[in-house]
Amino acid sequence: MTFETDAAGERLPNGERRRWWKEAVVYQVYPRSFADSDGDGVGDIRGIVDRVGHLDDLGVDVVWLNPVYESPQADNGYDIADYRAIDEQYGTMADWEELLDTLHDHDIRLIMDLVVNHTSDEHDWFQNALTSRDADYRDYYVWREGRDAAEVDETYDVGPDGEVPPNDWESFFGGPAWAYHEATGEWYLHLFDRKQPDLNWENPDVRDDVFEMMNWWIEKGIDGFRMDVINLVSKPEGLPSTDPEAGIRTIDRVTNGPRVHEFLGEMRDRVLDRGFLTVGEMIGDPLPVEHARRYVSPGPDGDGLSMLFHFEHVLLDRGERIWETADWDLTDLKAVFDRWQAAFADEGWNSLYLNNHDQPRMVSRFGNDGEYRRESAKLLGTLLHTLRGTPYVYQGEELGMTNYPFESLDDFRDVGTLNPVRTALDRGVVESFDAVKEALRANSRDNARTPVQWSDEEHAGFSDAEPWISVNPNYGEVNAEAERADEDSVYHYYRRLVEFRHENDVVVYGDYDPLTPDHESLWAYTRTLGDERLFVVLNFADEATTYDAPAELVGDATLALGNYDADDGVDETLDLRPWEARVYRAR
Ligand code: TEU
Repeated sequence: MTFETDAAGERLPNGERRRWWKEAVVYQVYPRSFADSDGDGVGDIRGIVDRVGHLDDLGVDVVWLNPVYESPQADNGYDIADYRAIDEQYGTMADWEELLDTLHDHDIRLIMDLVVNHTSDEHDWFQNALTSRDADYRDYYVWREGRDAAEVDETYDVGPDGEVPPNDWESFFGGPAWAYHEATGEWYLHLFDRKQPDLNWENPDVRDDVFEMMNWWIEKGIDGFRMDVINLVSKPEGLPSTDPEAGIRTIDRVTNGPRVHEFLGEMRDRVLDRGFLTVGEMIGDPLPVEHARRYVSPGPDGDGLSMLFHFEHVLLDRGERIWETADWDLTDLKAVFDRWQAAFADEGWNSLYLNNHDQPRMVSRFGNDGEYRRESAKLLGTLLHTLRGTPYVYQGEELGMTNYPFESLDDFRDVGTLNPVRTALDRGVVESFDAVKEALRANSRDNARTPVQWSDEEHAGFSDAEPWISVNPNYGEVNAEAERADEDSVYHYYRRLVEFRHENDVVVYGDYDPLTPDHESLWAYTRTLGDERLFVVLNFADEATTYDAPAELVGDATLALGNYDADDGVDETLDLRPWEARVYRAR
């Protein structure tokens, strides 16, 4: 199979450049939870090979594979001990090569997860760095002396020699972002778990090694990268503490650092400039648009990534801590999407996602996972596939999978859930598990990580053995086999959405214009390309809602897609049923 590169894609009527990755639908596979072929309760690469037919039938164009590299699995593979080896639990390099070939045989491309803000503490580089302050690889990581506890305002558990961490940064998984290493008497930075020390990108040898490793994977024939927290790689000079009075938190200090565009430019020149799909995960709350534009601009000052993931829509319902939630409504959600649709209207490109391995299930979060599970899953799918950008479907989303009914702390596996909650319980910041149960049920990353529900057999057909994390008890009703057998299912609707994109340039390239930014339950918009126009209307409510549509849109419109049986004719007053989604071809 050959994939054309597209250094200079054709221009569409609105000036947009044709690119294969704009036309694509990406499917995300979290290997640990996808399918277990060898009966150890953990998903693996052969399990994915066995299920490529499912992806082919769905019609997706690209697989993003979450990390399968050798790893102690402190953060399910985001703690890498060897970038060039496959973890035993997932299989062998030969299995991985077979996966790549099988996907390519089905015209599906493969992008790999690139995790280079940090390594595992079990990586050889870090092991060497621990041997002495002068070790060859010491400077691959970020080491500092501690501060004198007596001179610091914040409260810490005072460490050895009366020291506290070098600055007040907090880990994204709770607690200080620094760990003390007794043998060498310094602290190392870890913005995530203490088993994930941050790499020091200021050191040119680190960049050489990272770029060489990327080229090594490219030589193997992959089609791009998803880049984990890539806007953290440049740390601010002097590593200044936060400034609560000025509203500057750790996340503001560590994102989009002074050399980030220089580093990504170097990556573009030395590794990437070949028509790949590259998507950078950019954390931030919010992510400044001027940085976002540079990350994805193909122009001379741009870093040239295809697209990025921002977090703004998935932070709406979040409090500061994992056990806190926040109120949001549909106008907030629309405002976020409208802002990002506008940000890349002329240059750059959006990714579109409502789920991933770090997020609770969209239907439980933005839809109704009870009475209207099916309708709301389809409505959210319609949104995802008809905004302007490249849609990312996370495993199980196409089946309408829901959040898990967690009952106790023992049900969780995620370090990003357990670390902060255990610390808070120890310190009495949180009274009891029960006091935070509802919020953890809503927020935990483990909601996304329960096994894919393939059938109504034991363990949902995921494995012959007890899985590493429990199967959602609703697998009898929600599973791939049942979905495939029912023409009216979420799965078949997703297939139609993917096909609709492939057959209509206006879905991919059309301009986006919102019609109802202030409406509490309706989201209506148009997509326009030359003389083609789509008109989309979505009812985000358990109740019927009436919409007086602009006359010029509904005049001769025909219904192209919808999640209910078509009703009679099109009239200016649209009566939308609960969670109804309609896509019209307007003229
Ligand atoms: O995620 C970055 C990240 O910031 C999230 O883990 C965030 O803390 C979480 O979504 C809060 O809701 C990436 C990976 O996607 C994640 O799985 C890794 O744990 C993390 O980086 C560290 O590599």
